[in-house]
Amino acid sequence: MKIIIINGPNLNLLGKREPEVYGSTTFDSYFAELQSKFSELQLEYYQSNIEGELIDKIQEVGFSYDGIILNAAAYTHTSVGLGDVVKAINTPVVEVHISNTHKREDFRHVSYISSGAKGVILGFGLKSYELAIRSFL
Ligand code: CA2
Repeated sequence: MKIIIINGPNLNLLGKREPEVYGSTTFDSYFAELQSKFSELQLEYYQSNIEGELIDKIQEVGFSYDGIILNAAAYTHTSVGLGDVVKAINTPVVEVHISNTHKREDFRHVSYISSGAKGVILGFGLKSYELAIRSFL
C-alpha cells in the first residue's frame, strides 16, 4: 500500500521554531519513526512552501497512490486551488492538523480542503499523522 504525507508551508520548521506551539520533534525524525512502525507500507513524505508545487505533487500521485495525508498548513485556510485538486483526483485524502484549529483564531476554522477530504484528523499533535495512516488500514 502506497501512502504519501504531504506537508505545506513552514512545516519544515517543526522542532526548530515555536516548540511551545508545535513541539520539539523534527518531522524527519517523526517520519523515520512512522516508517519503522508501518514497515509493511510504502510511506513517502513531501514538503513544500509553494502552493503550486503542492498542487503539482497531488496531481502526480493522485491517480496511483492508495492514500494522501495532507497537512496544507496555512494554505488550508486560503487555497481554492488546493481544494479543487483534492476534489479532482481519485486517491482519497485525509486532512490532518497538528493543532486543534477550532481552538485557535477564527480564520483557522475555515478549510478549503475538508469538503473534498475523506476525513479530517486534528488536534492530536504529531500523533494526528499516525491516526491518519491507521484510517487507511
Ligand atoms: O496545526 C496544524 O497542523 C496547522 O496546519 C499548522 C499551520 C497552521 O497555519 C494551521 O492553521 C494549522 C502552521 C504550520 C507552521 O509550522 C511551524 C512549525 C514550527 C515553527 C513555526 C511554524
